[in-house]
Amino acid sequence: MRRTAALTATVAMALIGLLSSTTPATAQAPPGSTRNGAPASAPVTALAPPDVSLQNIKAHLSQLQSIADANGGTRRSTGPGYTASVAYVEQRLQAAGYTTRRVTCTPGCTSGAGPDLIADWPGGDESQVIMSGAHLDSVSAGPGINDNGSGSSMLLEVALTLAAQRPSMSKHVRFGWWSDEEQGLLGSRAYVTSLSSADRSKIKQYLNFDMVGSPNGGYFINNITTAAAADLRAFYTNLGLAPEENTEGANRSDDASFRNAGIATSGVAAGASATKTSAQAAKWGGTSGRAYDSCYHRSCDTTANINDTILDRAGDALAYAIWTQAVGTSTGRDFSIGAAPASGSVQAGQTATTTISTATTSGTAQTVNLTASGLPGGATATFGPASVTSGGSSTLTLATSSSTPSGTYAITVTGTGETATRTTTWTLTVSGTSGSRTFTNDTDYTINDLSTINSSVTSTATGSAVSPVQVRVTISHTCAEDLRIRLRGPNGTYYTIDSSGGSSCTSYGTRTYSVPVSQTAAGTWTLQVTDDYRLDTGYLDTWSITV
Ligand code: DTR
Ligand code: ZN
Ligand code: ZN
Repeated sequence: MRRTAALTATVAMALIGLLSSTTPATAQAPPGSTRNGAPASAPVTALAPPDVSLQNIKAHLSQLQSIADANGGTRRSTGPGYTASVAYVEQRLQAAGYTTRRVTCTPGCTSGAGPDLIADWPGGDESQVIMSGAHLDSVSAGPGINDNGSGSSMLLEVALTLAAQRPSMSKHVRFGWWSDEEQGLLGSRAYVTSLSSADRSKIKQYLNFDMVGSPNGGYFINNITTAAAADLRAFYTNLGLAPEENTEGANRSDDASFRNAGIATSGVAAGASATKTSAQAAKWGGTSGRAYDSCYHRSCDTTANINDTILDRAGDALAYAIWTQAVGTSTGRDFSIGAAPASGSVQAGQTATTTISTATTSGTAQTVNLTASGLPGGATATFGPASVTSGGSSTLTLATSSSTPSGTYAITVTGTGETATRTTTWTLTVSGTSGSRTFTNDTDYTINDLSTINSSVTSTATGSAVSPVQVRVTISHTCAEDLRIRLRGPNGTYYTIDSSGGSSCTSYGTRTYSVPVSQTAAGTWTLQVTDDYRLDTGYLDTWSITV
């Protein structure tokens, strides 16, 4: 909820008082100016971190709920509900001027888990990275709105608020949305492992947000007595909320992956299945003797399972920490660059387009010259126009020829400005002529209780399978939750594309899956469907795969 004007002023003044009394000298204003470099006569409210809109956070939560609803009621890391969640967050960030990248969830992740999503706000000292993160996956049992749509949506809105404000940055700010947390903090571990030790040591702090809207929640902070927690703690203390150590969640979320790599960590949580004490109910409200979140890991973890006030405060707490630590001394002029859409597909011989947009992120606008590299063979790129003033956009047209090989290409678009060079990636999948890489098996297979059926196709497509392969399955069955579906590739690898389990039944219908693979396209691809539970039966109607 947006605070009232009177309350905003009160909080801003209280925080300014807090800044001058408790933060290190380096964070204080030099004499005669405010921290962001404006003249001292500027209104003091320029110091205050912005209010992060609860309404906008809840709009993101509704989107995640809709995504789960459209994908079997879950956003599990290995399913289409997760990939769609990544696409939603990614699209919003790119539109706001973030540099985003997807980091493959390997090694050590669950087979078929989708990528982590990383977003960098251009600017600030890149040798000092202030990072925050939230896991974007849910358990298979439900849509995961408090766990962890709450942290994911709050993080997204803080990022969008930073982009909207475009303050001068002293340190570099990065955000991460993690895959496969629910299977053991696997996505964040894969990201930390993927960094060189030089890049890892640039991350000065990581703040985690997991379950920040628990309906009967409290105010918990990870490693509350450490320096990494100081700003979050100050924010809640200033509101009179007496936050406590997050003992319930210790080592159970993605901050552990960073701490294990020697990075200072903290974060905020409102609690999971543990019980609220009477002392906590007395100081925070809510009901003692009841779980912080009685829908933890259940199908009832929906948009109804959120405490607005607690969620709102978590967003404002992170904004306070980021503004205190990373907003300040100007680093001069800078710009960002992005591609929308960030990915596309084209048949060999045809053309594809995307819009390259730029934004001034610091100081005044500058001239940016655009070039593209990493093009597929036989393809040419043209920009219209080839040069823009930051804030402007250009259409990138890629013309392929009939000789362009099939495959997925990461095309790097480089913007060479006057004070900086920034890049973005456009991922383009080139396929052969229509239909030649799609194979279908239309034969019906009866699915009996507690048994398995296999349906195969023989692919004659050449080269590597274009990852992720697209699988479309039509099954007549009254309880999709009975079914476990696996895909077997020509080299014998199995990919679990749908898991059984759940507390209620939905009919299966037609579902599509994007399955990351790494093998050749030619050979036998087999769909294996296992009915793990009694009562409901049905049949596999048809399935197809595009490799
Ligand atoms: N990472 C959480 C696990 C968790 C369990 N208890 C707490 C308390 C506060 C935050 C998180 C947690 C999960 O995703 O299930
Ligand atoms: Zn969680
Ligand atoms: Zn969980």
